[in-house]
Order: sequence, then C-alpha cells, then structure tokens
Amino acid sequence: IHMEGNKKCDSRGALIVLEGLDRCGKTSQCSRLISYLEELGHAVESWRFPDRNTGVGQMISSYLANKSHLDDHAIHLLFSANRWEKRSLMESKLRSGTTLIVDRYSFSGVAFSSAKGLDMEWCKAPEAGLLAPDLVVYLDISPEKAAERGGYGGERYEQLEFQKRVAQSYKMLSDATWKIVDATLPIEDVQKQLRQIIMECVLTCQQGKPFVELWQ
Ligand code: DGP
Ligand code: NA
Ligand code: NA
Repeated sequence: IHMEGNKKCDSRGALIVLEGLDRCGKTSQCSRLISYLEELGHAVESWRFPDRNTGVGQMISSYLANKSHLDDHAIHLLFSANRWEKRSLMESKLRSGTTLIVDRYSFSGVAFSSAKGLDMEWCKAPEAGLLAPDLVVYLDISPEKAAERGGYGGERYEQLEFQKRVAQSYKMLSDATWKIVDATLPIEDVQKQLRQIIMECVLTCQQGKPFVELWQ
C-alpha cells in the first residue's frame, strides 16, 4: 500500500511538449530530439497534434486546408477530441517507460482558438483531465520573423495578423514553469539548449513522478 503523501510513483516516461507559432522550427527540433534520446538508449516516440491520421484528424486536416468550413467552437472541440482519443494510449506509453516528445498540445488548442476571439476559459474547459505535460518548451520567435522563414504553407492559420494574436494568447497562457528558448538562434544552438532542458525532466520521470492532469 502506498502511503498518502508519498509522492513517488513507478518509473515512467516523460511527457514533453513543444509549443510555438507556425514556422518556429518545432517539427525539426522534435525529430532531432528523438534521434538524440534514441542514441542515448531511451525509449522515445515522436507525437504531434493534430494527429491527422484519425477520423477526427481528417476533419481537422480538411478544415486547415480550407476544404471545409466549421464553426469556431465546433473545430475547437474537434481539436480537443483529437487529443482525448489519444489520451489512454498516451498514458499507457508513459507508464511503460516511453518518453513522448509532442509537437503541439492543449496550449495550441487554447492559443489558436482564443486568437479568434473565443473566451480563454471556455477554450480550456474541454482540455481538463488530459495529462499535464511534465515540461512545456516554447520556441520563441516573433510573428514577423516566423513569416519571413521561407513563407507559410498556405494553411488556414498561416497569416501574419493571426499569428500575432496567437503570440499574445500564448503569452497569457504561459506560466513560470515554461522553458522559453530563442527560436531565432542557429538550429544547432536551439537543439543544444533543448537537450539540456529535457534531460533533467526525463530523469525526474524515470525516478518516478506522479501524473498530473490539466489544468494545474
Ligand atoms: P501543425 O500540424 O503543427 O502545423 O498544426 C496545424 C495548424 O493547426 C497550426 O496552424 C496550428 C493549429 N493548431 C494546432 N493545434 C490546434 C488546436 O488544438 N486548436 C486550434 N484551433 N488550432 C490548432
Ligand atoms: Na503549420
Ligand atoms: Na499541430
């Protein structure tokens, strides 16, 4: 029987989330982190939200490509549902010792939808009960600099004025636990900082850190 107040739990993987504006470089930094952790012998998987492979994910993908139109609230709930449909798999992976590097999570959900003018508390509500990340890293770049990076891909949200509002929403959403990395540094320097930041988190979870749910 576990003692109440004994906060240790079994060894587990870490839930590490990278957030940032479109074109901040998250995706390539995530894949480099995966290679690094694999080389060190850690069990690790690369995840991303939206996960476009599920039924819900295909609806999201079509919305992002401007091939369908949905009410702002409805698409918000679909993004959230897309995270909920992966929740149990996420928890079992973590319990089995696999670290997950996740490209976007609930913070994107709130930042992008509240940038449209939806109430932030309303946006947070459907995310409550999802697993809270052990670490959130924000790849910081100004909307202007992000827009200069080889141009946007043409998806719905990839417009400067909108990204400016997303940046403001992220600012309101972030707290002192977030690690902020300057995403305008050379790729290798960003990666170096990320490696240092995540290792401590991976080790803490390995030693047994209790799960927490959003929003805490
Ligand atoms: P990505 O596949 O990371 O490029 O994400 C696709 C776009 O969707 C990107 O502009 C960010 C946005 N996005 C990601 N997650 C959410 C979410 O939960 N809600 C909303 N409204 N937008 C999101
Ligand atoms: Na994108
Ligand atoms: Na995403």
